Amino acid sequence: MRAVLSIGSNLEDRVALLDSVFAEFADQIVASSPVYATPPWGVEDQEEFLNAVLVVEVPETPLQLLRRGQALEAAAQRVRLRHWGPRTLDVDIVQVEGVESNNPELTLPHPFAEKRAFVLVPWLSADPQAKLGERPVSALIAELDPAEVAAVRELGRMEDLR
Ligand code: A4P
Ligand code: MG
Repeated sequence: MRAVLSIGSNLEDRVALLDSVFAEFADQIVASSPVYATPPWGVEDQEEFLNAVLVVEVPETPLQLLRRGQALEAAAQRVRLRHWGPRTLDVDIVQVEGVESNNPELTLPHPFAEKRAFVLVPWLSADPQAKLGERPVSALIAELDPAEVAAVRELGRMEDLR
């Protein structure tokens, strides 16, 4: 199945932590965005994030893919202190092609994706044709606050930041 992953980090060695996800999916990455520096969204009194989006083609089920992402979060010694708060590594499944789910353990598409410049801008860069459900990601970006979109700043490709 084809899935879109949004990865983020705002603690410790952020590039290396994001790179652990690139490494895990190395042979299964169909497309990837550059790494972006993004202002914290939702809970604003925390450090800047690095974010990226990976489009992957994997043999697992959606729940198995969630577990794979959670294993990477655990390897990053992620501690859950605060909802939307600081984290070493977050691996969110933004969308699985053709799958919708209201399960709180795995909600698909990810509930806030359409409101988040830190997800949509990297996603569009990885896949200019990207659609969230029926809607082009480019159209969703056009509906966001332009200042929020502009604040998502491209740092470079992972291979150049390592
Ligand atoms: N879960 C449900 N659906 C999904 C899904 N599609 N993908 C469940 C991944 N997980 C999903 O998440 C809580 C639960 O969501 C998990 O147990 C999983 O079963 P969590 O990662 O443990 O913690 P959380 O912080 O409470 O929620 P979550 O959903 O990770 O937070 P968000 O919504 O991802 O927001 N600002 C910037 N600039 N960049 C960021 O990356 N990230 C957040 C976190 C806030 N602000 C940010 C960023
Ligand atoms: Mg998460």
